[in-house]
Amino acid sequence: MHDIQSQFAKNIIGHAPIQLKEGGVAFAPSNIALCKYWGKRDTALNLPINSSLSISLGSLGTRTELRLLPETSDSPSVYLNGQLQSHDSSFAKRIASFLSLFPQFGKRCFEVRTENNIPTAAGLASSASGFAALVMALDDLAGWGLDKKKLSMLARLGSGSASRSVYDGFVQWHAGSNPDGSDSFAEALSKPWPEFRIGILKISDAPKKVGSRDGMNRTVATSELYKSWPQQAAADLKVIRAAIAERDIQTLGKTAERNALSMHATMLAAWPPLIYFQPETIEQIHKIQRVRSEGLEVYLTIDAGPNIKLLFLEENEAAVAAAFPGLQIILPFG
Ligand code: 2P0
Repeated sequence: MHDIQSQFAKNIIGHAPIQLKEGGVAFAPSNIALCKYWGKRDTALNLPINSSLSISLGSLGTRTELRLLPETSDSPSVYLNGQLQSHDSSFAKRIASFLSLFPQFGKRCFEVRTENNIPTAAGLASSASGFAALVMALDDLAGWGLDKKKLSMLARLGSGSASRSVYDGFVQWHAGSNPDGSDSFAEALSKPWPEFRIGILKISDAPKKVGSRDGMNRTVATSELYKSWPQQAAADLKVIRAAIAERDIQTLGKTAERNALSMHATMLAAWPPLIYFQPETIEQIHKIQRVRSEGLEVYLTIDAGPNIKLLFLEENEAAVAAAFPGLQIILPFG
């Protein structure tokens, strides 16, 4: 697996010159999928079964600074929000494993300083912005000057959703069909939609029992309902793309909500069943349906966890904030 990924990275970088600097730095936004990525066709190259579409969260995300230290070492020194992480922590191990895909730096020791400004309590501190920022900081340090398409393909090796976090705004990750992964990359879509809002409805920040990676692999392997997912996701993606182009919140909201709940349906039909909802998640879903039936234009999406993200427009911001006290409102376009 490591060799396959390393070879892929080498092909992407190609003959880009190395103009090594002392350090590199980059920021990448977190993102929320409106049409979800769920299921892999290749685990080594991290290739998805279906294309997905997301919205990046503007100034909320990860800033990563890299330095090459004079000494040699097998493992990097990794700081998360100022705290040195143990080499044995899963966080440091994932970064070490990713950096080891690039043998051109030899045994030089990396210092990695990564800061998340996403409140971890909101359940949003995902690997997406983390791997996107890491790849972009590496590109800065090495002076490769790779374009965004190539950066998204490298970020994909770290985490699928990271491929979308190298861009702002609405982003599509094309699943591609080539076994070598050469046509699986993300690209930015359309113009900004400044009135678009996301609300984070925090239910719980307890660590989940089954992570996304294991959850999607289990769903693909055991869920009968998963068979219909690729077709549904492809249809939803088309509708969502058109709704964004037409600034049609109703179509976008309905389709994104149904897409998220369909993904959860495939998980519920897995064995053992994957139930990411907490009792309060269900309570809030009912509440969203109720306020919507009373005329408030608000929709939801949920990832592989209990927290809910609300989708709405600026014109309803005050009403949504009043209906959901404590809601964290995000302006993806600043
Ligand atoms: C998404 N999720 O599209 C979907 C919806 C969770 C639910 O992408 O194995 O951390 O690293 O490729 O990207 C989370 O999965 O998984 C995810 P890997 P990743 O946002």
